[in-house]
Amino acid sequence: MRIAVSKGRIMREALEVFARAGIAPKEDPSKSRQLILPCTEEGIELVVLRAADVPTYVALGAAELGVTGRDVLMETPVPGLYEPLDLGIARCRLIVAGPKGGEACLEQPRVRVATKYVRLAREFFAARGRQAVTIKLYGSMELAPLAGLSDCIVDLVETGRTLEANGLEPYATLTEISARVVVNKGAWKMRHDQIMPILARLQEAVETAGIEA
Ligand code: PRT
Ligand code: MG
Repeated sequence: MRIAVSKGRIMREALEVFARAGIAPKEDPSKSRQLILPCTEEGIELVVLRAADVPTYVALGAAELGVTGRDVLMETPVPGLYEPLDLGIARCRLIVAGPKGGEACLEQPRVRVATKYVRLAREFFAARGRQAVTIKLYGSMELAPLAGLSDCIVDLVETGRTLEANGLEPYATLTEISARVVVNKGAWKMRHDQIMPILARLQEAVETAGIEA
């Protein structure tokens, strides 16, 4: 059983849930350079991937299970996946934000939006009868309105500190985000007997986290 996990912040929090579910890599992934990490339980291994690559691996069956952000799944829907479990970790919101006091830009017929979430941004503005002229960026979205590249951004926000530090404020929320477990549809059928117990253990680990919190 191979479980694909998005590196970075999801990985850190996912490892805590996994540990409560009795799934633990033999080597500490933050210290190891191995990309395939065997676990203490025979037959389970973790593969560490970029967030956007997790759905690809799982949909094509290179991993049976995966953990990735709902933002990734919504922006780039991939057929061949079930999404049976919300891990409740890496929580954040997808928002429209821009310079303080600049909210009126949302009412313009055409709005220049810098984002990694081009599809979700277009949908959001289209639903409000506005046209988003999207500018695809790969990082530091917050810089775009400051540099005059865009009127606003669509990006994730957790504490709001990054926005605040750059003189920006949230204008509107598109959706709430957390990390989800995805399962390959073929494996779901063919390896039901192996996958169901793992999902049940993860589910229980999520519920006990709720009690501890
Ligand atoms: O390289 P890439 O960024 O694509 O992926 P990565 O492998 O580095 O992953 P990482 O660690 O960036 O995690 C990405 C995933 O974590 C996202 O797909 C979300 O599902 C989830 N997540 C949860 C977040 C945040 N919270 C978050 N706050 N991803 C990014 N941020 C960024 C945000 O873009 C902004 O720049 O953090 C900044 C804001 O944080 P606050 O606390 O200042 O509001
Ligand atoms: Mg990152």
